[in-house]
Amino acid sequence: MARALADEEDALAVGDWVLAAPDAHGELWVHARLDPQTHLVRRDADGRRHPVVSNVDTALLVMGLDTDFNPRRMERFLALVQGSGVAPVIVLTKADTVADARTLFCRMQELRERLPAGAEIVAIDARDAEAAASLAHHTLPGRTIALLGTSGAGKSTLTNTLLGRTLQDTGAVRESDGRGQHTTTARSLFSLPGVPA
Ligand SMILES: Nc1nc2c(ncn2[C@@H]2O[C@H](COP(=O)(O)OP(=O)(O)O)[C@@H](O)[C@H]2O)c(=O)[nH]1
Ligand SMILES: [Mg+2]
Repeated sequence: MARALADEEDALAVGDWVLAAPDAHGELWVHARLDPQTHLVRRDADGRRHPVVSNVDTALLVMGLDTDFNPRRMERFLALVQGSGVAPVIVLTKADTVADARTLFCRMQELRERLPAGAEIVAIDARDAEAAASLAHHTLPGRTIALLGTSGAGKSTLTNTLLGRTLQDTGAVRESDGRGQHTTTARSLFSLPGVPA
């Protein structure tokens, strides 16, 4: 079934709900996918569809306040989420690296000018437990959030902070250009502590 869906450019995504049944050896086989309530799809330049994630309530669009900062790129991430029923939240990491409050304010303003009015923007140090507190209104029981952003933005760091333990590898950004090194290229789903699965 996974192959048939992939051929239709409708491959299974992380977060999909499926019906599965065990075979004679007790191995689970997927028989059907439930229609996702929300679904994010990325399109290639040539129009090919790439499913990103299904059934999330909120997308944290993660961008660093270091050399990763790029309002136009954030516009593209927002476009990916728009119309999907997934609520976007812009999460600016590496707030601790910004020299002063004025610089932070200017960056937030620069971003606001490009975004729909009322878009939620949070600036955090993704390594600090305070970051989990700033996002607590999104990590409620029964809710699913996705973290999207370029390599090096701080997704794995924030995931570990939200989880309260180190489950995702993080990678230092290259000094030469501040780019990430694609430490994690797979997608995965975690259950937060204190929230019933
Ligand atoms: N100072 C600081 N460093 C951060 C922050 N968030 C991430 N980093 C660092 O940025 C690098 C890339 O982070 P990582 O979580 O691996 O990025 P990912 O590719 O989006 O998963 C790592 O060295 C992190 O320690 C932050 O808020 N402040
Ligand atoms: Mg990562």
